[in-house]
Amino acid sequence: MTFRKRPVKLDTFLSSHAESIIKDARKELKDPARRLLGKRILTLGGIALLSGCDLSNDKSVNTMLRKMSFFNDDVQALLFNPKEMAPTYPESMITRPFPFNAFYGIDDVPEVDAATYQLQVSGLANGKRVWTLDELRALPQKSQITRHICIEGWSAIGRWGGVRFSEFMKRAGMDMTAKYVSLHCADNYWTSIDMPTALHAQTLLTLTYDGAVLPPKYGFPMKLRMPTKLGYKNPKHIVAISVTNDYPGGYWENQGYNWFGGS
Ligand SMILES: Nc1nc2c(c(=O)[nH]1)N[C@H]1C(S)=C(S)[C@@H](COP(=O)(O)O)O[C@H]1N2
Ligand SMILES: [Mo]
Repeated sequence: MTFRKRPVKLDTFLSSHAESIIKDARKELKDPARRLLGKRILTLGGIALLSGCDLSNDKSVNTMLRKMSFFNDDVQALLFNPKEMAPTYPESMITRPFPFNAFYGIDDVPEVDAATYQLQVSGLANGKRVWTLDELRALPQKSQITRHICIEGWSAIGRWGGVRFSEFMKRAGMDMTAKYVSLHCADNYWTSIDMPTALHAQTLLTLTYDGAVLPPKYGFPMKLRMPTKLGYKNPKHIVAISVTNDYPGGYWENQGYNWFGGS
């Protein structure tokens, strides 16, 4: 094999760090990317080739680890089938009470005022404007019973109702050829999703939980519910939605959680 990119500089930095670099890279390259590529590429030369980084200092090692993580996202996105439906469940299987989770305790749940609430749409959209709750409630509503999976090690089945997100996107004139949709919340949480997931038939802008108005702890006035994604990709208390081609990251994603976050 010939190196087309700059060869790895095996200087003192590298020889003393080789083992830990490979270990970190392997950790970063989670399934399914790891499975697809096998273990063979996880040599310093292979890592350098794959990432285009010369690995000669801490900065380039960090860049490499970031790229590995994005590579992971790319592989997951490639394997995502927009037509495949997440399982749905009978009413008898709903978890009661449904768990609460956030990056803070239940006493700090934000109180969003229904009367003054506005949903801001911005970025690559013709319908750049604010939406009121009544306008959202007037759109066609769907309901589904699905499993919510949290990366912290629990899952629960719940029933959410609301507007199909693709329907809302159409009405808001959002550019569906853009790469990302970013979602900002009243508690300053934020996340972002890929366009195929935004357009997935089970992605709902939910306004209700178990047939009643979404309570504050579950994200009043709305939670974007995606049964194809892990819990942290399902934002509560959304106040702004933006369509963009610039990678928006997210609260947990920027702290190392996998961006694609499929379940
Ligand atoms: N605004 C906001 N949305 C959020 C979070 C948060 O802290 N703030 N936490 C996420 C995580 S990690 C999980 S598991 C679910 C929990 O939703 P639940 O309280 O309805 O169970 O919300 C997600 N959405
Ligand atoms: Mo979570």
